[in-house]
Amino acid sequence: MNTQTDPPERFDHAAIERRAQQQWADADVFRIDDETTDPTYVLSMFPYTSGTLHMGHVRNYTLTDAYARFERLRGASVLHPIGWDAFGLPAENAAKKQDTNPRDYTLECIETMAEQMRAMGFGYDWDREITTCEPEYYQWNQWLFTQFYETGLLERQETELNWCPSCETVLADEQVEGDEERCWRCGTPIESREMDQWFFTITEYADELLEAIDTLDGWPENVKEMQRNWIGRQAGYGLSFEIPALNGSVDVFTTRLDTIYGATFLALSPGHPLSERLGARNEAVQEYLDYVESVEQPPQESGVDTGVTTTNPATGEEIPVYVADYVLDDVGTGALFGVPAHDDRDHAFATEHDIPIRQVVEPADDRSVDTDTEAFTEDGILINSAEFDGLTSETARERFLSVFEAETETTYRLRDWGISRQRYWGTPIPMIHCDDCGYQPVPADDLPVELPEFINTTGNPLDAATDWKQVSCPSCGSAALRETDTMDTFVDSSWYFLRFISPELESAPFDTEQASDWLPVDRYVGGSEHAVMHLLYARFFTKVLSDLELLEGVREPFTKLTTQGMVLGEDGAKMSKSRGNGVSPQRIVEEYGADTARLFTMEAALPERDFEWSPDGVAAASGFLQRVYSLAERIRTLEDPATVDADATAYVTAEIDRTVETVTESYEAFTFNRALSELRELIGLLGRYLEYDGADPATLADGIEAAVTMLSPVAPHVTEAIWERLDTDGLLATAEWPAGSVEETYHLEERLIENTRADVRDIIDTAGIDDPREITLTVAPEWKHHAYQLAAGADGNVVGTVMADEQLRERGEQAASFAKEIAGGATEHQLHPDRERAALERAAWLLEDEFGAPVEIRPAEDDERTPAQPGRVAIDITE
Ligand code: ANZ
Ligand code: ZN
Repeated sequence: MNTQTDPPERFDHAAIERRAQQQWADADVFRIDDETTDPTYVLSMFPYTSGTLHMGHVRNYTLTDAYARFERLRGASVLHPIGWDAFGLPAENAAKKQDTNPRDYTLECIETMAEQMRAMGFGYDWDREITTCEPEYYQWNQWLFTQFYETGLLERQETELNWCPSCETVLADEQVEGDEERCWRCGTPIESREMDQWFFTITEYADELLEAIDTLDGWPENVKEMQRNWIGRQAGYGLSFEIPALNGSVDVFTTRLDTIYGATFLALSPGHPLSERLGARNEAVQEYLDYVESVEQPPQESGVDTGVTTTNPATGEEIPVYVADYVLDDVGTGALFGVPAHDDRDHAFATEHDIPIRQVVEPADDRSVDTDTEAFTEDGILINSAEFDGLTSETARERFLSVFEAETETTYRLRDWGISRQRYWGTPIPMIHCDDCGYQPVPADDLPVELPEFINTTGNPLDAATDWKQVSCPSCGSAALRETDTMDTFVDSSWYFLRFISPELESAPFDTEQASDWLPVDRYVGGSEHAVMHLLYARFFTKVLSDLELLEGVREPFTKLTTQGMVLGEDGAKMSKSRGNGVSPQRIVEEYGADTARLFTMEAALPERDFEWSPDGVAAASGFLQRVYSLAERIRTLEDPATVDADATAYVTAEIDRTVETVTESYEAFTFNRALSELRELIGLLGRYLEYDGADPATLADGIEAAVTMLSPVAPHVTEAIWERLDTDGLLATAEWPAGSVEETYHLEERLIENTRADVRDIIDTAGIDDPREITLTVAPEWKHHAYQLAAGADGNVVGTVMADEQLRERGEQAASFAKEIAGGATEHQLHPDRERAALERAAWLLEDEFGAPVEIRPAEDDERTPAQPGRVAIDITE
């Protein structure tokens, strides 16, 4: 076949990118109309405005952009918006350092990042861009705050709070990391302080938040498990113990009411209100409390006898009351009854403090246990429990419920969500404090409460904004003060996906009707660091908004969720500035182009997995795009051949269809790397076919058009340029996804051909054949095919089943040994020998091309001795 002899030029990625981006902008490809009904909503977690994009961003946004483009090509209306998570402490700190203000600093970051995003070719509907630090956005945080307040979902609670001395701010529990309890932003060990704060009472939704996790079929299991653990619901019993010395009682939480006869002490957490009272009466207790405060991690068995006692309601015995650090403040009631014989921690504690160990449960089987040396923590049969001996643990729990006046009780690990922050760069909390009227919400007409000019102080800047904070009480008109705290920025991100739906609406945070139709987000992609808090808060908001009737029929915000893995440096560690192992996306774009950066990150691994940056991988991605471009150029300029080889053409056509089918499935399943490896194979095949005498130009044109379309979600620029040069109309970004599918049995043909090629390659390599003269492929005889099918249907006795067949039995030993050979390995789906031959005929050109020798395909004679089997031909190569 004749092709133009000049090798096509290398493409100029910078020029191609500029042109394609302009074409998309001119054609408004990514804009979505408000009138659209239920579009496919594809969303990346919006970026914090840190200043520049890093590779993690590139990966995140390429994932959703590729998916959005794929859906668009398939004919869906797609909403793929972007915005800025623009409030937060780092901007405030950076502004201080650079002697500017957080607003200017942040807007500059946004400009840079937006430009980088455009350069990457991410297709967003920029008309829907939102920025959380603009009053147009944060007024709705304030409005929603007042709505939540009115329904009773906001409370002012005095609590001990996590205080970061370095950031000078209160942190939510979720913002404190690790056993050493460090600030999530700066790593400083936190301290605790008593303060009044605003709390969203998310605990009121704990049950629904937990139970609805089961409906989230499109979420990764590990994220669901993390959410369940975070909520930490536990069913048990509440029980009250009198403490006469204090004229009071202590409520405890237990899951093992059946062990009550074995309770030999009571223990309070150091933060329990009674511990403080006991400390005031008893020096040793106070010393212990001070000690616990002062060390990071007291020993597990540490604790102090308070000198007061209580009574075990079952035995009537007087038992000691301890303060012990292993009892946690925020689990259950912060108090427990200790049963050393049946709980590991109680056992360790009792051993340390010489507290009696009394066994009250024995194994239901004949195991023997010694609770003096180790706790027996399973359910079993009661002993040493008066008239209840012999009951099972389960029955005993039910019985004791009334006998000891306990109550069934459910505890949660989840706490209310404290949102007050003593910082400037956030949404001002829209409350006013009047000495006479208490807290009053800012009336809706006075919203937004805009941030005053930035004041550079070490304390809380809003507190220093004297003019700003002095107002009159909305209720009585006398002098009053604004709340000077701002909101946790997790409030901003708890509903931003709704603002994209009607970003300019001035009468409400979002249009109820439209949002109810457009939500939930169909595909949500972001980092796994947000697996708990952000997702839980967004789910909470969605449920509340639904209960406030601001949403209809939507109680969960995200249908399918992907938490992407990290991009690691070449050294295998997370890319970071401090490590100096980062790769700047900008540099890759300049050197190789946006498509290469996109292709490499998508090919490297499944979205959920971490992968290492690899310069070789980047170069390979770039080389591949170059090959696609060159191939398209050559196909475009082909001249008509003298003859077309029908067999070869049929094979290539089928392979195009098969690739379309597999790539489509892979994009749907978010397994982009699999889609791309299929596309690489197709490009390789088209290249070979092009070189082959008898290639059909029309088939090649179909093939390259399909391949380029399927590659375009990942590498949109170069494919757009190719598209323009091919004999096609319109933009590729708005073209149609190729149609193509194959029969189920075609996959058997494909496997036969792939296996045969691999086997021939193997033989030539191992036998060291330099110049094969002829390759003969022998297809298994019909009777083997027959035997194979019988074997596949046999359960157990393969040889017996095969030899029960009259015709096969006549073959005697030959058939018996074949039956033995295939026992266990035979599968039902096999091609008839005639079909195997036909399939191989269609692929013969490919082998001839690869191995440089003519290929003959023949059926085996009926009684020929050949190793050929169904699915595996016999291969002879002559030198
Ligand atoms: C008596 C008892 C006897 C318990 C027994 C266990 C075993 P798990 O065990 O994880 O399911 N508990 C209650 N409040 C606590 C607190 N504030 N800090 C630490 N532990 C606390 O959790 C339930 C058990 O944890 C409860 O049941 C209680 O000890 C302990 F053989 O009560 B149990
Ligand atoms: Zn007042």
